[in-house]
Amino acid sequence: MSAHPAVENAPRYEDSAFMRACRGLPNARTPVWLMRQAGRYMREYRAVREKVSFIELCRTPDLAAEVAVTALDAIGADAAILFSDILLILQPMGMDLEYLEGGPVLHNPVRVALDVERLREAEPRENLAFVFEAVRKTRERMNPALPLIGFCGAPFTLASYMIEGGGSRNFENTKRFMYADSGAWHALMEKLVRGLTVYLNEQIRAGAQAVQIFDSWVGCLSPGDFREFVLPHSRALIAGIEAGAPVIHFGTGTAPYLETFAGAGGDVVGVDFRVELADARERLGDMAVQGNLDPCVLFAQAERIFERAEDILRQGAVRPGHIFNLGHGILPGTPVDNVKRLIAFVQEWEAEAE
Ligand code: 1CP
Repeated sequence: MSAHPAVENAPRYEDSAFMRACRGLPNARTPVWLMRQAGRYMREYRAVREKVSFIELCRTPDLAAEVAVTALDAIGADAAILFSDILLILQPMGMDLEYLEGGPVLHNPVRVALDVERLREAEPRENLAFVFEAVRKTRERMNPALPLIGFCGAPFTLASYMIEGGGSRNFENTKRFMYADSGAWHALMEKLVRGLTVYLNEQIRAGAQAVQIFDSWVGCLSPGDFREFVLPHSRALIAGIEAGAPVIHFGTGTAPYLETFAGAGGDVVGVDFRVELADARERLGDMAVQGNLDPCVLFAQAERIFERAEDILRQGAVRPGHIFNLGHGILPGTPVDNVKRLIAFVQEWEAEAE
């Protein structure tokens, strides 16, 4: 892990390409970072995971900071993301969370109104102090010129894990719950939003320069259900975030109702690869946009990666406010060299065009 000496007049990250893009300001080049840039595709990460479980890693601020900073330095991205997981906030609420080979499992899923009533408030300050400590340690150790992104899961994506008891294909339990008892559904979403608002604000206070809200599975909803069951809650969460730190609102499968999704607020909309970036830019007007290379392109040969990246860069550059990213997280098994090639290509691209 690299040590960065304290520099005069730090912090300099306010002038970084990433922060400028979040604010819709013009940049000499397009900033780039990748969702899940620290993870199983990286040898250094797997070495740490041989010694500690995933939950232990998240609960140990020194190790979480090490993993985040190692990934940042190894691939040379323009921002770091906190190393943690969206599901950790569910533990203090009373959910029995376990990470198994096949993915996360919640052993006591929420199925009836009484389950919602029994859930505790998350109380992040008391129960998730290790996350804020990880933010402080990561900020301390990383390049002072670069921003650190804090994050949380969006209320819908978290509720879907709570109700399904893990990942899901059709989200039938989630939707059944939503339709059968909309009062309990809204109570669950409100309880999540109360915890998440404090959680993000505390990450900002601990040193995160921006925050991303991951609504990874929101695309399973019809536009009408999104408007009725999700939008007011995502909007309340975003409205509760302290002014100053840009908010990236990321969702997958949102192309059919991108304008409505963006209506939740925030500074940047994260889009997946199912929408043309030019189309997203057109539909979102002055709002900044993040995305949107298909993570599977990173399994292709270099020429294909560059061709697809350049296409996205061109579409993004029609106006200020594009952050290059994938359309979803890096997959395990992705060749690290391809990740490094992609980042270098994006960072050099505008220089060539000038
Ligand atoms: O070592 C391991 O096996 C654990 C794998 C792993 C990792 C590296 C999990 C379990 N979570 C994480 C870290 C993580 N998760 C980060 C920080 C790392 C980084 O980005 O550099 C972040 C931002 C997340 C966010 C996250 N967790 C999301 C949203 C992003 C997305 O990909 O949509 C979701 C849906 C989760 C749940 C989760 N946690 C872990 C897994 C494998 C999953 C997804 C499971 C599923 O597909 O249902």
